[in-house]
Amino acid sequence: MSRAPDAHDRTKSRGDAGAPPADAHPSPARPVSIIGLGASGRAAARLALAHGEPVYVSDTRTDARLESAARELRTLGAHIELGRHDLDRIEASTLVVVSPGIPPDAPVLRHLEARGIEWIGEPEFAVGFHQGALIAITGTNGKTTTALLVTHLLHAAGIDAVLGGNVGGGLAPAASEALLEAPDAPWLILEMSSFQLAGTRHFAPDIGVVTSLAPDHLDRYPSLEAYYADKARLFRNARPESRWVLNADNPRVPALAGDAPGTRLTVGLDASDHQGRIEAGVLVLEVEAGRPEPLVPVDDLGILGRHNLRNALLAALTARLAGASLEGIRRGLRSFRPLPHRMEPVGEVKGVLWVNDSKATNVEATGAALESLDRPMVVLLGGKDKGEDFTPLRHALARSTRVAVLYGEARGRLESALGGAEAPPCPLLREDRGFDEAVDRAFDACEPGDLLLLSPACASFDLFENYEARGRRFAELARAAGGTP
Ligand code: UMA
Repeated sequence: MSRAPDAHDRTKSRGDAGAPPADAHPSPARPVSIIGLGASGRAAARLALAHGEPVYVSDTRTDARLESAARELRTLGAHIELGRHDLDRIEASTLVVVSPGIPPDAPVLRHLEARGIEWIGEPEFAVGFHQGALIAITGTNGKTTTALLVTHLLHAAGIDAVLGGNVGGGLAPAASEALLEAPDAPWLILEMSSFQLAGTRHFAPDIGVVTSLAPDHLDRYPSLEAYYADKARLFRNARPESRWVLNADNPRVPALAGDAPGTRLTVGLDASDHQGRIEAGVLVLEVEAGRPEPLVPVDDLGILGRHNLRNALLAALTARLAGASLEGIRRGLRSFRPLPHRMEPVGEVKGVLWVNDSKATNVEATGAALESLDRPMVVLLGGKDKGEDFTPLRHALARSTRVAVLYGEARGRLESALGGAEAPPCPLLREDRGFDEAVDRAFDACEPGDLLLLSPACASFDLFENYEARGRRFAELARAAGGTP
């Protein structure tokens, strides 16, 4: 019978001093059971093994990608089972860790509940190994940019911090991986999706940030309230010393905090009484009432759009609360740049944000990009055909793609892989002319608020010398369309 998670109290609130009690580690004979062998499961397995804990990982899939992950973990001493979850074995373990990617209605979770087996999510498992302070960032939109910005600002201010969690897409590791990479970092920054918050029990950030709230993931939640309820778990273990950094331009955000203990600091572009605001075109913080601290002019920022102004203010306020100097924050705000050709915003045209992810030259990279964006989008797919199987894109395209425009040498195979026998995951537009024409048709299919994403899942060599040239052409077209950088 696995122990209740609170016996695994590495996740006790940050205010508790001292090392976890002796029984916080499962006894050698009784392993940690990890459910799911995706990014989270793999990371949690490596973290548990690094701490000498025996590990049993199971995943219902049996495909080749999982096989290679399984082989690697077996060499590290893990027991991996693909194709099923051995519930007796899970029940005999001392701790059950579930991947956030496992939906709440998955049979395995129903079986665990039926047997009275309690479990925790992978981020909470990871936090149990962290002795420093914790910043948790959630929200429907903007959580990735804000998490990347907080990390960048703390580093610019000379503060040691490590980023992990939902970010994905190769931009940051899972929480457990972050703990492996930087076990002694004084600050752990976690981007937490609603799926990751769902698996928390004792999760208690020192600073919690909510960037926005809007309907999302209704393919996974029975209702909007259920989705928001998972987001609200951020405040579940609030304490008087907790700090909450909230986007007040979205009224659902302060409402989510309810009457949770702690200090609330708000950010907004539409009023002058927020602790993070814009005054005469300058970003301003006011952590101590009556002592405003100007940062930098809006024009000094390297990121695009009003939503990113809020993200910059949320990040600056958070970094300030974590002890960053004003000069360090100013330096970081001026130097923050998205990675070139890696989910790089290159212009906003009529409310459509053009995002250059030309570096995504294979299916997995594009899948990661599509999974990590949570706004409606029109996607450009195509280029040199490397013979990859495009069908794995179906799942990612179904999430929030309005239209997929197919161009270049691979357009025919993309059309049959995504269209073919089954209904396509989204409307497909095949463009038989060139890249510029494909971009024009994609932009025409966009609606205000959409993303226009170049994440082609193919190499660029049919039409360009390399993916950088493809990305640069896309950015040029954004500017030609009137894109404001
Ligand atoms: N599985 C089982 N049994 C089941 C159901 C599923 O074994 O009954 C297996 C699946 O076969 C799969 C694994 O469980 O192999 C789940 O893997 P996954 O990649 O779907 O999920 P995670 O490894 O938990 O990845 C998650 C996030 N994915 C989701 O929440 C869907 C990743 O964010 C994140 O980077 C990763 O944790 C590390 O923190 C991606 C994402 O889409 C980018 N996030 C969503 C979003 O941002 O909108 C929430």
